[in-house]
Amino acid sequence: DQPIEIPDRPIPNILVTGTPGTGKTTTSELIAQVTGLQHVNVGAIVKAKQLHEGYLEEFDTHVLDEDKLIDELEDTMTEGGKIVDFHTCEIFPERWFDLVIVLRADTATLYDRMEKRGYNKRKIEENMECEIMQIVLENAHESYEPEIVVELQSNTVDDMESNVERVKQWLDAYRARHA
Ligand code: DAT
Repeated sequence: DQPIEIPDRPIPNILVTGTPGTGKTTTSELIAQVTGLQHVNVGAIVKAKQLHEGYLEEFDTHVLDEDKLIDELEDTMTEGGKIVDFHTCEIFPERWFDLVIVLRADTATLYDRMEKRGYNKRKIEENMECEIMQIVLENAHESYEPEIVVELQSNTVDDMESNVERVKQWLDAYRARHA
């Protein structure tokens, strides 16, 4: 693989990814609050703009139209200063991100969160398997340079606070380098 050219943005873009229920949205919102980065909830955009290309009855799930999604987000991402939250990471252009955070949760914790969310048994099982097999982490490592991929535990409120603090420090260092 050729290393790709990451644009030298004055304010970076951060991707927060992970299995559903690992805490992406909650963590991203907190990061947005403390840092002033703008939270981009990709799942909500896909829903609102109907960026689907079909429906899989067997899996009771819509198929994402990746091209439409990338087109939809391109200008926003080019601006910089975005914190993007989505459960898959390999569909985005590598050049969009300066930091990729993969949130992880213990299986028991994740199970409780998905049950509370009212997911059906099949969906819970699918997501548990995804987390156990470290699918998102593996995809992140395949899709981005190793030095920008960070795996963080997200089981407790303390974990969340420390994750937010870590991102804040990373951002301060980035800003100092680009001042
Ligand atoms: P995601 O966006 O990854 O699907 P979420 O942010 O919606 O996850 O979180 C799912 C639920 O779990 C929500 O009720 C908040 C809670 N939660 C997430 N991360 C947590 C953490 N580190 N400690 C305690 N609760 C957490």
